[in-house]
Amino acid sequence: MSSNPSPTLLSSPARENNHVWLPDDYRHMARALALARRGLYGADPNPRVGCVLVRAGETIGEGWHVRAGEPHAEANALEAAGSRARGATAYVTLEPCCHHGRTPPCTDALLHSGVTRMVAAMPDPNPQVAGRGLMQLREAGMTVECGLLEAEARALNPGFIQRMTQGRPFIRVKLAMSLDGRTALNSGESQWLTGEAARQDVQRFRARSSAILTGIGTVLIDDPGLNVRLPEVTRQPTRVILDTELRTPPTARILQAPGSVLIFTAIADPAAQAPLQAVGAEIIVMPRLEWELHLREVMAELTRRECNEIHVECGSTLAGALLQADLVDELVVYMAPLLLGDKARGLFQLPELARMSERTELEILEMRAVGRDWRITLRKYR
Ligand code: AOF
Ligand code: ZN
Repeated sequence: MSSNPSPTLLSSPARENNHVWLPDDYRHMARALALARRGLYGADPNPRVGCVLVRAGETIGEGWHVRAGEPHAEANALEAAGSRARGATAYVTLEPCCHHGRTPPCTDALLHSGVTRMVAAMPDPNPQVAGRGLMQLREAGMTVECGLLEAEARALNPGFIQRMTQGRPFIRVKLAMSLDGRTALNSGESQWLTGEAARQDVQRFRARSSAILTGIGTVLIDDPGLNVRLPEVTRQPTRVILDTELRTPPTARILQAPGSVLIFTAIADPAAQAPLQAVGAEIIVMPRLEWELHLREVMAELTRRECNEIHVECGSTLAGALLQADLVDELVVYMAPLLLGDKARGLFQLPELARMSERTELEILEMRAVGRDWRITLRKYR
């Protein structure tokens, strides 16, 4: 029992995933999660991972995965700890890898360093690892535990986990609307509904994504750059345009900003493609599904390109098509205190419903003020 007279949540051992964890275990794993978050904008296409090494209650090394191709979280923490790692406990937000990827296996590094206990928040969903990392360490005599703060660890890497387990990226659709649920005037004009704080907030969603996706309607009407303009961010997500008839003007701002651009189209004519290729765009020809591109095929191609999180900024046509194809994992809606009236456009273009039972039900995950606007985070009700 704890000697604390007024026990708090963590003052006595707690049970999570059928395991009893000590308050110190929570504290060190929470620190590892905070370190992992430092890889939010840079680790892509790898997961964000953090590691803390502790010996006799003292933190002797910390690390996180900064960038794909560079050392993993465990390797960085071991480097910081040096010979003090002997007999230590490693807290890692993801099961250590046991395969040779761009870098050598972390299981080997942990064993060679003399770490005797390893606590992971969650298994690595990568089929090349998938429990084998934990097994190898256990077989080599290490004390191995898994499942501490697992929900928090999963929330850090929704895209990586979904790509590894379901073979498709995590798709987040960002929309802005007036209080009366309108996203643009009837003319298509939509700039700007939200204030400066909300637009800065959107920059952070862009920065954490592997790709930023939009439709040709938005390119023609708003001409957005869709790049990341945050001083601390160097990686530019790939910008993706869904452009069935290949109408993107070679002068569009989305083609000028730094970073690579992919255009999905149904037009295979090389003469139509050449002006866009000349300004650096890569063209991918995709089959049509009725009158639009086959959205699941587009996502399959983005999965092949190791895209974890897709950030979508688009108009009501593409938003409606994604919703109907069941390709929206998360909705981020900014609500501005404005009225556009009932002649303006709604958020989603969807077929008219005959009865209430056909409606799409969502659940609100979070709601918060961002400057003078409100941000509502939702997902489909399951
Ligand atoms: C860890 N610690 O910090 C990360 C892990 O190509 P590589 O060598 O970088 O390997 C990438 C894979 O390693 C990735 O798909 C995932 O399974 C795992 N990521 N593992 O032990 C880390 N980032
Ligand atoms: Zn590793």
